[in-house]
Amino acid sequence: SPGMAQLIDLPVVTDPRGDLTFVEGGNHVPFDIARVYYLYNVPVDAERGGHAHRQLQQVVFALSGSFRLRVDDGKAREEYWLRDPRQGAFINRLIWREMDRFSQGAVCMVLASHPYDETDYIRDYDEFLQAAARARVR
Ligand code: T46
Repeated sequence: SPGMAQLIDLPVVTDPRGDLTFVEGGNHVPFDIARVYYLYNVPVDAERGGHAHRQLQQVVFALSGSFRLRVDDGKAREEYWLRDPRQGAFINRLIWREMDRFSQGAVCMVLASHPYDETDYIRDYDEFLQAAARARVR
């Protein structure tokens, strides 16, 4: 597979004042950005995610520090360690995701294709497997 969470390399502009990275919806990420949220003050033993989305597409970044992202399309699993603020992981709809092993002080920024909508979440793993299987035959 080409990777369940395609890695996106953002531009970086470096000069003696430091590095600058930017992101444009519809250009560097394959959707218009409707929402940005970030996770921080995450205890090192915490686990986040543990669900899939019916429609939502997202790109996940480690703006600072690092964490592990595990993704599952219902057939196979992959894991990524995010640690570079210029590299994001695109997570398509109907991908189960789990995030853990946050380093001390890690900041995870997420760009999302839609506003928050609890009805878009699939929080039951068996229900996710059924939805992913249905999507494969369509
Ligand atoms: C995802 C992973 C990577 C809101 O009210 N608005 C929001 O935009 C978000 C993201 C969450 N919330 C509320 C909903 C819950 O009551 O914040 C609470 C915690 O959310 P959740 O348990 O979904 O957090 P994570 O870190 O497990 O999951 C989040 C995103 O929800 C999810 O889409 O892919 O980050």
